[in-house]
Formats: sequence, structure tokens, C-alpha cells
Amino acid sequence: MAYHVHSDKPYFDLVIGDKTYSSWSMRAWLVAVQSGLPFKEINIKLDEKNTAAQIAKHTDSGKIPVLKQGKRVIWDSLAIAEYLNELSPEAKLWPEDAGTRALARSYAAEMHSGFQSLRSELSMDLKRTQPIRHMTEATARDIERLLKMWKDALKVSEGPFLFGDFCIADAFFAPVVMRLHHYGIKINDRMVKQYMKNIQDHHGVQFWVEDAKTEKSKPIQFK
Ligand SMILES: N[C@@H](CCC(=O)N[C@@H](CS)C(=O)NCC(=O)O)C(=O)O
Repeated sequence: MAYHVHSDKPYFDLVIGDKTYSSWSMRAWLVAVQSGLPFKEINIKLDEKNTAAQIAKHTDSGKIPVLKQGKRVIWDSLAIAEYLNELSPEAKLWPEDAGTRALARSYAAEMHSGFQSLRSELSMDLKRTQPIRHMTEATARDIERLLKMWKDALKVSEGPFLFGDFCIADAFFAPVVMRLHHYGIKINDRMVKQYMKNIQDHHGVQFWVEDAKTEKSKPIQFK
């Protein structure tokens, strides 16, 4: 996909995994797209014999996504998102109001460190077409929590995204929206349904999903 690599002079490189499976990569990539800065994508196939060696060329952390800018190496999706916010303040990657910004950061942080059960049982798979047959109570609780958080935010902002305009918190929840969709989780709330549609219609998400369709990858599980 060309539009985020259009410049001869990319501002940074972003090392990411398979678009079909790598939810952490998707988060950082969406923030990168939203930053409006041209960047070059470096793709690594996950779960291959040489994956660790490929990742080690870019970071000692053993994980992607990784942002590289000259000698600077930033790893972990949340650190990358914060750095992009500093590189591109005009993109308003966090809400402008301090209170709303703090709340949006709480949302992103909870997604970043929580929802373990949901993440492992509904591992992101953009090629999945089968609804989930059985769900543990822990995952059902995670989904309940998630929907409550989204409803609370949307009631105040009235959309189109959690805090009005698309922000880092939305990028962090985008892979979960895809999971709920691909695992056939029934959503009754009108506002939440509309939010999920808005995420899926976001230009960055659409580009990501299109790229995933053309990707050849074997089924793997990442949380
Ligand atoms: N907390 C990290 C998690 C990163 C992570 O777990 N990435 C997975 C891919 S989605 C990875 O690099 N796994 C290494 C491997 O599969 O070898 C972040 O936010 O960036």
C-alpha cells in the first residue's frame, strides 16, 4: 500500500508483524498513519524460524512494533504512540482537554495492560470467518468491561470516536473491534455498533485490512 510510504524522505521506519495477526503492530501503525508523517514500513513474518533473528536486527526487546529514526529505537506500542504524539502535535493524537486526555490515556493504558483473557481467547485473525463457539467467563467479563467503557465514553462524546475525533485510545481499541467482528460477538447497543463501524471505516483501518487480505500467512496466535 503506497500512501503512507509516498515520501522519498520517510520520517521514520516502523517495523511491524503480519497484518492479519499482529494486533500490537496494528495499534502503532494506526497511530503512525494518524500522525500524518510519512513513514516506511518494514515487515517481519511472525512465527517463522528466523523471526527472532529478523526482530533482533531492529531491537533487543524481542518484540515488534518498533519505531526507528536514525539511531533512535523506540519499542512498545504505547511508547511509540506517545513519541508520535510528540513528533506530530498538530495531528492531535490525544484529546485537547486535559481531563479528557487523562481519561483517554487511562483507556489506552487499560487496553495495553489488561483484557488478557479476551486477548488470548479471541486472538486477532483478520481472515477468520467462524463465530466463536464457547467463551470462558473471564472473556465474557472482559467484553462486558470493554463495552461499558466504550458506552461511558460515547455517551459523553457522542462519537464518532470514543473522545470525539480519532485518538490514540481508538487506535488501541481498533484490534479489539476487529476481534469482536471476526469472532461474531453480538452487539446490541446502537452507539457501540456505530462506533465499531466508524473504526472499521477509518481510512487507516481500511488500508490495514486490505493489506491483510493479500498477505500469505499461516494461522498463528498472538495476544
Ligand atoms: N507490549 C508490547 C507487545 C508486543 C508484542 O507482544 N508483539 C508480538 C507480536 S504481536 C511479538 O513481537 N512477538 C514476537 C514473536 O512472535 O517472536 C507492545 O505494546 O508493543
